[in-house]
Amino acid sequence: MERTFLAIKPDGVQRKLVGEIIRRFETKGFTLVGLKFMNVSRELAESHYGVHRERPFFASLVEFITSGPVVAMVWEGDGVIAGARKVIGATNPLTAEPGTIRGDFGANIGRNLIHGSDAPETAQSEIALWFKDEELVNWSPTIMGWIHE
Ligand code: D4T
Repeated sequence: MERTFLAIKPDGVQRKLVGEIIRRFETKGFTLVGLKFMNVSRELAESHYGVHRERPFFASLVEFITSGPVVAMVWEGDGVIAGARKVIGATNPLTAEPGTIRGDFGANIGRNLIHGSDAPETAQSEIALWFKDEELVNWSPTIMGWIHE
């Protein structure tokens, strides 16, 4: 079963959207297997956004993600990596479709509420970066037969 890393960024937390955002992944049918509420160190932020190190917005990204607590999560499900990105919507909330998290709640690319891994390789490396193995819970919801054939 596929897993992805999602993080509600400081704007999502400050705007009290934690419940609303988690609800969308739960009702979609994905399974929560890891969850922690935490402050992000500069070191973790720089590793997480390492691919953007040379981009002009790198410093502001690091500044922002370390500016307040985040909700770090691992979700599981068939096709969850691409599926969660669909629930999240396009990177720029102004062009994200209504019905997506960013489309419904965002208005600026620098405040786009949530991060989601964009491919199997990044999902694997981000899960390993943010979570220890023992922080992940292996379980299968009893309603699974009503979500999957
Ligand atoms: P994240 O990584 O936050 O899930 O966003 P995306 O996967 O959708 O988009 P990304 O990696 O290309 O960008 C990472 C992060 O940088 C911010 N950003 C991006 C920005 O402030 N200005 C920009 O021009 C771009 C491209 C938003 C998300």
